[in-house]
Amino acid sequence: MMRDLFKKYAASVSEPIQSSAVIRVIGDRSAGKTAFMASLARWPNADPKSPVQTVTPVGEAGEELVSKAQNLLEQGLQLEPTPLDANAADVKDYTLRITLKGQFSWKNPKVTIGSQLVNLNISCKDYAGEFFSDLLQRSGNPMLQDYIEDCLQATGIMFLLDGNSRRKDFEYATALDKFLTAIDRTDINVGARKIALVLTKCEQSELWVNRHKPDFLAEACFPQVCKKLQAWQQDAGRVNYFTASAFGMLGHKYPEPNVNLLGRGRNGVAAVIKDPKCWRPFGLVAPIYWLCTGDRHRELD
Ligand SMILES: Nc1nc2c(ncn2[C@@H]2O[C@H](COP(=O)(O)OP(=O)(O)O)[C@@H](O)[C@H]2O)c(=O)[nH]1
Ligand SMILES: [Mg+2]
Repeated sequence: MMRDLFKKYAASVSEPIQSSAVIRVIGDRSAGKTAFMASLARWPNADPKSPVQTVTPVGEAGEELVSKAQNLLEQGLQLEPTPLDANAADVKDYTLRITLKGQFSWKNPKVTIGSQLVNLNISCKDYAGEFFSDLLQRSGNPMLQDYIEDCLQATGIMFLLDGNSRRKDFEYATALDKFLTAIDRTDINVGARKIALVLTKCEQSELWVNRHKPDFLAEACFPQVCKKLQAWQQDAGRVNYFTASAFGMLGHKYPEPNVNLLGRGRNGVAAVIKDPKCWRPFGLVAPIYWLCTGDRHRELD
């Protein structure tokens, strides 16, 4: 009996805790969806103090993301837009495994883990942004129905908004409203669904200064969107707010955005990485942790 107990114990310390989520990334064209995923897969210049130990791509699509990051982002180039012609079933399903160091993991007091690792397994589809704008114009499009149905397979939705596109608040709120209505109409899992609203490109100075206050920032930039989400949260699911940047900051004492701006307008900013050697994104894992576990992670935030 002792031996069995020991075996059980040994198994529980050596095998990482697994926590999985199927996530769909939604958001306007150029919200930063692909850059978010590619930067997460590449995980450049990891901070040794970060609770994240490694990010590992799983399978062919995951590897492809890493090469996108290396061949485009890391060369100071832009990613190509996701083609619109693909069917929902053909959209690349990227799978990544994020391993968190034991001592930081799992804020849930019910689980005591000591030095045990935690794996967050995510599979994530990155749709063409046109799907989202099409919700506004062409709700009869049969491909949109596929898209909605596919989003219903997900346990969590990551809704990315370029923090610099606040002038599109009203349009986003309208599209989101249609999206939520479509989801709720067909949803059997009412109450279980989670939406992480992520403000992207938060290395931009007016966002950066408030990056630790994602709720405040979301409300300030996108009041209409937040109103829709709050109403939805009342009876259909849960919403949390996050800030992130796929490109991050440069320097420590007087940090500046690690970006060369290519343009800034109503749709937000277009940019490339300024100094790829010092490329360190921030905020990418926090929303995924929440979507996987339902808890917020202080160190990741
Ligand atoms: N400043 C900045 N620009 C970004 C960031 N992430 C993406 N971009 C830029 O935003 C534009 C759209 O990014 P992309 O990932 O292709 O957007 P998608 O259409 O949502 O997949 C490109 O110019 C990117 O280089 C970021 O974190 N900061
Ligand atoms: Mg894209």
